Amino acid sequence: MVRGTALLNPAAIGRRFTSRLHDERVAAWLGIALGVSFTTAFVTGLISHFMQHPPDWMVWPSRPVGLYSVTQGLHVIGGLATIPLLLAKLWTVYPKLFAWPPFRSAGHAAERLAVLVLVGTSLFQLATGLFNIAYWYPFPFNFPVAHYWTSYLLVGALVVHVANQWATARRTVMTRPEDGVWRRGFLLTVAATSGVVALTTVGEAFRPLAALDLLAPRRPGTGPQGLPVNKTAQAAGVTAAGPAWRLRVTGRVGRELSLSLADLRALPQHTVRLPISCVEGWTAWGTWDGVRLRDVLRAAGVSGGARVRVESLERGGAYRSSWVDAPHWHDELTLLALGLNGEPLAPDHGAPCRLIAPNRPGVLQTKWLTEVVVA
Ligand SMILES: Nc1nc2c(c(=O)[nH]1)N[C@H]1C(S)=C(S)[C@@H](COP(=O)(O)O)O[C@H]1N2
Ligand SMILES: [Mo]
Repeated sequence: MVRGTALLNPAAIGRRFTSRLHDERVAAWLGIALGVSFTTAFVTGLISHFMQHPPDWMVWPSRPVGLYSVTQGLHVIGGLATIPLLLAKLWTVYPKLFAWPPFRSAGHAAERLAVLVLVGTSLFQLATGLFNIAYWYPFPFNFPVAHYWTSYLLVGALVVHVANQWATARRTVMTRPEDGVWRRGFLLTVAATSGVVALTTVGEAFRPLAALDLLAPRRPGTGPQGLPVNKTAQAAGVTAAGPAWRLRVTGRVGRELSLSLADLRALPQHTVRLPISCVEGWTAWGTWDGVRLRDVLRAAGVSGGARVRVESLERGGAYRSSWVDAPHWHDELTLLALGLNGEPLAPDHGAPCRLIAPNRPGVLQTKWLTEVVVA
């Protein structure tokens, strides 16, 4: 009978369409978490961008060896773990997003515009990032370019939004509510969901947790010679290089070289343990053997701070060549690799010769080398 009465009460009917979780405290805590995760994604994203496209004055160190696997792992796995946070935040605040009238003053209009841009760009960044690591490109634009430029829009809107909300959020999280149980339960559920996403993907970058790597699209340890392959030799249009294969060393050299596989094998051989860290977030470690790039460059009379470009047999494709700056080619770990995990390189890993260098995005670990050009 009590329930029946309540059902006829207009105020109670109104309440059925609301939840006590659409409240400022939940929004504030989720906002803080999102602020931290988007800032982390922005910084690690800039690192990845500028490692791949350094301005002239910028030189990246070649150590620590696995630094890029950490920054890019944070970027991708942190981004995935942000998805539940963003969905929860949007659900929490959606009654406000559709509040009427749309604005009450010029200042309020500017505030809401920032929120609109923030919501749009956040959804865009997380969706395109997710599609990219799933190798699904349903959009008509270039992913890295759009993802890069949108990040500035997002951060701009985030700064405005934080400035607008700072005082409210601070007041909200500093006071103790009387009925905190619901909120705490909701926030813990959201945090646990993020945690599960992170735990089931982090194994693709962090080997000790590889067994938990259930959600990530790539698993280190699978593929020829124990390493995953995105671009096969066939897809790159590279056919097995025959006995006529040569590695040429050209450009601003003391003397040009044209080295056969036997010539390379006759040089001092070294074995290094280095990771391939793809921009997509996965990292796979291998034991590589081959010749130090610096030994070959010294034999060609190159020294000092020269910049070097390595070129692939692959005809087209964005990753057919890459720059190797002085700290990288001087590093004793940087090899012209001929072997992987105790065998000659498999065709899909860049046979007969590929670059492998420390602290470098996977896209710059060029496969199927044919030429080293000194700039
Ligand atoms: N020539 C050439 N080298 C290349 C690529 C490529 O497409 N062409 N892909 C790069 C990328 S994106 C990564 S992550 C590493 C490892 O890629 P794989 O998984 O295709 O071997 O090789 C790099 N070297
Ligand atoms: Mo990659």
